[in-house]
Amino acid sequence: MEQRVQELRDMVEEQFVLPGRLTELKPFGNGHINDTFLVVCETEDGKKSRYVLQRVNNDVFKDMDGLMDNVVHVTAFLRKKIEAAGGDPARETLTVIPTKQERYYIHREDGNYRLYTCIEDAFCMEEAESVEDFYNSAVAFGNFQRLLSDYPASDLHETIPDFHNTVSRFANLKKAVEEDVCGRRKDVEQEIAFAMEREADCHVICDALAEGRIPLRVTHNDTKLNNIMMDNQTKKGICVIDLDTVMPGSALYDYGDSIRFGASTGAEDEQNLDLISCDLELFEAYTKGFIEGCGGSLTKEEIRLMPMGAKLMTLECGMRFLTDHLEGDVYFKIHRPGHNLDRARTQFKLVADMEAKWEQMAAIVEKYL
Ligand code: GN1
Ligand code: MG
Repeated sequence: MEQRVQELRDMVEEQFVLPGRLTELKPFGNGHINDTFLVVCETEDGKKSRYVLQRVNNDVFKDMDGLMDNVVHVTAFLRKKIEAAGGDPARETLTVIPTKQERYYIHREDGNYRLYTCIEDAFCMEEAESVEDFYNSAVAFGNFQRLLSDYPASDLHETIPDFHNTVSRFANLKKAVEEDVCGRRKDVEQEIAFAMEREADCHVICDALAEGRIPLRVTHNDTKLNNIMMDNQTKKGICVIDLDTVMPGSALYDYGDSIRFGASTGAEDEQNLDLISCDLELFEAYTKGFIEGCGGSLTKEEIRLMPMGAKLMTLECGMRFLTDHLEGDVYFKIHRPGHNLDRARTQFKLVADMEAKWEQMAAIVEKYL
């Protein structure tokens, strides 16, 4: 690690024009795909500025030009809207720092590096600390959706094709089960069966999109609670981060992924499944906030399908974790043996709990129809 940090310090100093001297570079955040570092610079008169350096995983994100093109254009679009509304674009959207060669990333053998300014006086949460915090995050993700509602979706690069295509995620799991490259299948038959029994469900959103019953929108596609910065004072969600998966998709993906992560009573990798359930108070708060944030743009059919969005994004994520466990943990970072299996189990437990609470979830959503 020491050596890597030194190499990264040298790279940052060589490639970027930053104010003052680089005084600190250290690991930051805990995404499952990219590596993130905090960079601090200090001028002679003691003024500090902070940046976020990221190594974008090039096994996952193969089209870095397309990815950065999306990020640069989407943030420029958001910046204009934020300015027009009298907001502060430096805090309300990401700002990419170009290199001395005016490029938006640095290509190295171990991955592609890019630098953002750090959003000051803000933090991100791993778990909702209060119902209100979760509601605030919903408004922010809904706002993001609304602000991008007139962005030309066809200009976006599809950075990961079929990212939330639950049907193809199901097919990937089936293939991983058949190939069983690590010989782990025999220990996870119960989890495999859980997913296989739900094959028909996997089609619901894909079919609704394909048949034009719900619209294709510009979506974030990774709306975990920790992908939003909350203001230290007001605790309101101010900036949506992690824009690597912004692509055309369904609003139900964004809504559902937030419920999956944030309305769970336990962590995504909790080993004690008794601690995992879908908290209906959080579910309702998020539903209300997201619909409000979207500012009336969601259609009746989208709202009606919200419980299904929550269930399918959870099932899909569980299938992705289980697939990765069967394939030998090649996609998501793991921090202990069986980590992806633990993650898959929490997701499936949540799905089962949502199914048990289906009527209540539908009744909550109905209030907003
Ligand atoms: C990954 O990078 P991170 O941790 O924000 C993943 C999401 C999953 C999530 C599960 C590009 O997000 O799709 O839902 O882990 N991102 C990618 O926690 O695959
Ligand atoms: Mg993230």
